Amino acid sequence: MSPNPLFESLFSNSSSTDSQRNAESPASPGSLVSGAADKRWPRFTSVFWRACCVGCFVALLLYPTVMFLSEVNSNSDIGFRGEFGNETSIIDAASWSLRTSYHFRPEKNWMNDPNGPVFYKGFYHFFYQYNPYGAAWGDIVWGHAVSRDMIQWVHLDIALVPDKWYDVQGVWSGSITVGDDGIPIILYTGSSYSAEQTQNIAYPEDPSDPLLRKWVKDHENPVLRHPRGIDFKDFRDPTTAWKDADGYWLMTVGAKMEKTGLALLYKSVDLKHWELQNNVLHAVLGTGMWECVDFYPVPVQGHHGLDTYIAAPTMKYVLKASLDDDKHDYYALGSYDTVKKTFHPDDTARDTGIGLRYDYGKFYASKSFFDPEKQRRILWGWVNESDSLVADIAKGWASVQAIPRSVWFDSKTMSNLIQEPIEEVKTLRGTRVTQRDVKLAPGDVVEVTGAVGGQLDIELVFDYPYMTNPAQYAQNRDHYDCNQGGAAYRGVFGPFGLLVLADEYLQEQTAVFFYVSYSRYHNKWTTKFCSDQTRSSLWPDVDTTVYGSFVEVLPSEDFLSLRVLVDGSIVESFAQGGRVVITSRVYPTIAADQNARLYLFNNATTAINVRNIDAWQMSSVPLRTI
Ligand code: DQQ
Repeated sequence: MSPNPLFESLFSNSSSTDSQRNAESPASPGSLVSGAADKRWPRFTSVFWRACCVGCFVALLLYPTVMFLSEVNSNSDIGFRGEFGNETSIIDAASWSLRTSYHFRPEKNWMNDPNGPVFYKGFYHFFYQYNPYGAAWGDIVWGHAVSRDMIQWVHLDIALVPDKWYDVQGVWSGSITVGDDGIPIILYTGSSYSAEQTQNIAYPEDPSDPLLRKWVKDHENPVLRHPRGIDFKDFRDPTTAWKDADGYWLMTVGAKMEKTGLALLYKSVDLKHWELQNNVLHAVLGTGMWECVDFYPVPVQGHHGLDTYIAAPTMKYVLKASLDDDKHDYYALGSYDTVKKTFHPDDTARDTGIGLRYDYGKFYASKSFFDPEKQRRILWGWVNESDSLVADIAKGWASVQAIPRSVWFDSKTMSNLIQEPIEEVKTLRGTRVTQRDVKLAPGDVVEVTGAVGGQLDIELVFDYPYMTNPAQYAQNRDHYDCNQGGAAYRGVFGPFGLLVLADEYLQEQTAVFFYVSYSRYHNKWTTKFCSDQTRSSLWPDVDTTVYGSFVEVLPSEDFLSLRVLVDGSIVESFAQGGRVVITSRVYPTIAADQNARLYLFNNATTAINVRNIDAWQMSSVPLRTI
C-alpha cells in the first residue's frame, strides 16, 4: 500500500497549537427588514431597536455575575430563575412553552452530541453528551435512554462518567460497534487530566440486559493515543468500525494537520488493539478540525439502509465531517476503494467540508446508525440554542436533538442525500386541518384556520410558479440571496411559503419559504429555500440569521414541496422531499402554545397556487425515567 503523501508528514514534527472550541461560533448578524409593500408585514421601528440595545446592555452587565453564580452553583439543580429582573421574567414566562415536547431531550441541563445510537435486543439505545450539573457545556458524561420507536423514550442512569485519568475532564463523543459476538462495544474519546484526547473502550457489564444499564471501562484504556504529528487536542470522536473484506475491523478518528481536516484510519482484529494505517481514509485541505466523522454506505436505488459491513459496487459511500471551524455538518458522496482503504468523492468541488451540508440551519455533530429492525439508516443531530448563555442558565436547559431522520441516496438527482423524519413521528399526529387549491394573490397572508398551537407537523405542496408572461422574465432576472431581505423582499416568483409560530397580529413569525429566480450564474431558473428568523421573537438577545440554500427542482417536477415540524422553539423544514433541510431555533414570547398560529403567505408580485396543505397538531411525549 503506497503511503498517502499527506499522511507521511504525520511523522514529521509539525503540530498544531489550536485548542478545541466547544462554544458555537458567534452567530452572523441578521438583518431586520421592512420593505414589503403590504401593510400586513409588520415594520420594526426604533422601539424595537431601543429594546435590543437595552437588552444587550443588560445582558452584558449581568454576564460576569451569571458566570460567577454558575461556577459557585455548578452542582445545584436549581437554575437562576427570577434573579435577573426583566430579561429573566421574559424567560420565566416563555421558557416552558419554548421547551420542545416531542423532540428528544433530557429533563434539564445541557446536552450536545448524539453518541453511539444502536438497536439491541428490541430497544433503540441513544446516548448523548450531557452535563448533569448545569445548562452550559462542561463535566461531560454519556447520558442514556431507550425506546421502542425512537419517539417515546425512557431515561436511564448515566452510562459513562469521567472517573479515570484518561477521561477525567470529560467522556466525549464516540460510537458503538456490534462485535462478532453480537455484543455492543463503545469507542469514545476521553479528555485526560492534561486535556490529552485519548480513545477508549467500554463494554456492557451484563450483555443479557436489553437495557444495557451498566458499562465497564476496559482496564487497558486508553487503547489509542494521538499519533506523532497530530496535536494532543486534535484527535477525537471514533466512528463505528466496519469489517473489511480481509476480515479486519477498520475505523476512523477525526483529526487535523495545520488547516487540513482528516480521518485517520485504524485497523484491529478484536476492536481493542488498534493499529494506525499509513494512509488516511480521506483529507481535505483548509477544512480544519474534523469532529464526529461518520462513514457509511447507501444503496444507489431504494430507500433502505445498509450496514457498514456491506461492500458492493452498486452503492455509494457517505463521508461526513463536523467542521469545528464553522460548526456545520458537511458530507460528500463518493466511492470507497476497498483495496487502498480510501474514500474518493464523486465531485471534488463538493468534497467533505466544502460542499453539501446535511442541514443549512442549526445541526451539528451528527451520527448515523443502521437500524436492522427496519433496514434503514437513521441520522441523529444536535441542535444547539440560538439564545444567550445567560438565557440558557436561566431556563435551566439547553439543546435538543433533531427528530431522527431516515437517510437515503437521491436516485433522481444522483447528487445528494434525501432526509425524512422517521415514519414513527406520524404516531404523534392528532387533529388535522386540510386545505386544497388555495390561490394566494400577491401580498396575501392567509391563516390556516384551526392549525393552532406550538406543536405541528405540516405538509404542503405548491404549484411550481411558471413564467406565463415574457415580461416577467426580464423583471425576475435577479439573483436572490435568502439573507438579503428575507421574507420581506418582493420578487416576481417569491418569497412564498409558511409563517409558523406566528401570533394573530404577526408581531412574531418565522417564515419558511421558497424564492424562484433566474440565475445568470447558472443560466437557468433556480429555487432558493429559506428560513427567516428576523421576526421570530420580540426577545432581543437571539440569533436573527436568515438561513438558506439552493434546492434542486428537476424539470419533471412541476411542484415545490415542504414538510415542517414545529415544536416549541424548533422549526425543522424539509424541502422538495428532503433534498434540503433547514433547522431553526426560535423563541416566541407571544406566539407560543395556544397563541401560535399558522399562515400561508405570498410576498411575490405573482399569484401562487397551493395544491394542498395538511397540518396536524402533535402530541407531547412525556419525560419518563427509571
Ligand atoms: N463535542 C464533544 C467532542 C466533539 C464535540 C465534546 C463536537 O468529542 O468533538 O462534548 O461537538
